[in-house]
Formats: sequence, structure tokens, C-alpha cells
Amino acid sequence: MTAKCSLGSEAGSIRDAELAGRRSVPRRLVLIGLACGIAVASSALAEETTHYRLLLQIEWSAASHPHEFPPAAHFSDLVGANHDARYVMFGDGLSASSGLELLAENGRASILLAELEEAKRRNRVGASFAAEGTYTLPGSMSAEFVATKRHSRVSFVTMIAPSPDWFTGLAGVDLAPGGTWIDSIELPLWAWDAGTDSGTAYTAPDVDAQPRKSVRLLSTPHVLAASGLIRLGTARLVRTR
Ligand SMILES: [Ca+2]
Ligand SMILES: [Ca+2]
Repeated sequence: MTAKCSLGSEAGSIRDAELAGRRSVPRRLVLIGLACGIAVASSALAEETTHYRLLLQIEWSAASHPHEFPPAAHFSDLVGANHDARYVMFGDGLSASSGLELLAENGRASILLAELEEAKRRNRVGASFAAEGTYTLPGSMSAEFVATKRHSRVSFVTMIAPSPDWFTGLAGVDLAPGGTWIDSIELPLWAWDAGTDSGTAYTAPDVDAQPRKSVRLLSTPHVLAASGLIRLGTARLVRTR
């Protein structure tokens, strides 16, 4: 399997490799190999794409969060995506997107999924993924997803339900800091207020917030103890291959 390798493609590949930074030497070989149609080591290629498992260990329950713990408490279906630094699913002090508003208020993913499709078209998002919600609390949720060097960050959200507009998730976790895939990481899950509804209790009637307030960590008595905020659980990201 051979092909002519033009100087132009090689020079372009080297430029790309130099832009890619410190791992330029092996990356350059791979890129030149690709440009020339030469078979390259599969292990080197495999590094460009990898697989992770997301496991949510949910602690949220009447035992951990006794203040007004609601009937039929659950987490909605989870929506996540791998992406680059330009895509932001949510952030402290930022305004929620319409997709986040619908998910945080109703647990419905349709608008968020459309936003992810649009971000995918603009090459900011690699792919979205989902996990089934749960009424078993404490309990767990899990999903598998693919990450690539181009889209090496992961974000996800799930609604705290019932609630006015409260959700939990992680935003922009970099799975390849410095260009190396991390094997596993464990992060706390906090309750967030999307700022799109003014209700202050799990079962409060809808009070649309106009204009929207910023996304903030929730700090109502539902998630507050003398020692500080009570996390809802932990998220573990494990590289599977
Ligand atoms: Ca709110
Ligand atoms: Ca609203």
C-alpha cells in the first residue's frame, strides 16, 4: 500500500503537527503517513479516539438531603457531549441556553439536542450521548461515550426532579490535558440553579424568570448544611480503551 506523497501535503502535515504542540514528532509521522497513504501503527491512531465510561454515584436522598425532600424524586435522562473549548454547556455566571432551560425545568432534552447538533455542524461538538434517568435514590446512572483529540472535553447535565430549574452535571472536563488521555477522574456533583425559573422549592409552581438570571450553584436549604453545600453524588470518568 503505497502512494505518492506530495511535498505540499507533507509540509501541511508538519505545520499541523507543529501547531499541535509538544507531541509533534510522533504526530508528524502519523500525519505524513496518512497523507502518503502509508500504513501506520494502529496504536498511534488509536490515541486519536478513545472511549470513556461515565458513572454517576448518586447520594441525593431523604437521608443526605432531608430538607423538603420531594415525592417521586428522580434524575431526568442525562444528555452529554464531547466537544472542544468553544462549546460551553453551562457555566457559573453564564446565561442558560434555551436547551438547558427546558432540560432543567422539564427534564426534556429536545432543544439541547438540537443545540448540540448545531454545534456539531460548526465542529465544536463531536457527538452527543445519553443516559437513562433514575428514580432509585441513592442510585447510579451510566453512559459510554467516545472522545477524540479534536473534541477531548466532556459535559453533561441531568435535571434534579421535581424542581423549578435545578440540575446537576459537569461542564468542560478536559480528558486529555497536555495531550495525554487521563485514565480516570472523580468529581463532585453539585446542584445548580439554571436561573430560568424563580421557584425556591422542589415542588414550587412555575415562575418563569424574565430576564433570565445567571446559572449559579444552588444554595437553598435543600442543599445546604452547617458544614456547607451538600453534594448530590460523584461522577467518575474511566477510560475503557
Ligand atoms: Ca431558579
Ligand atoms: Ca423558565
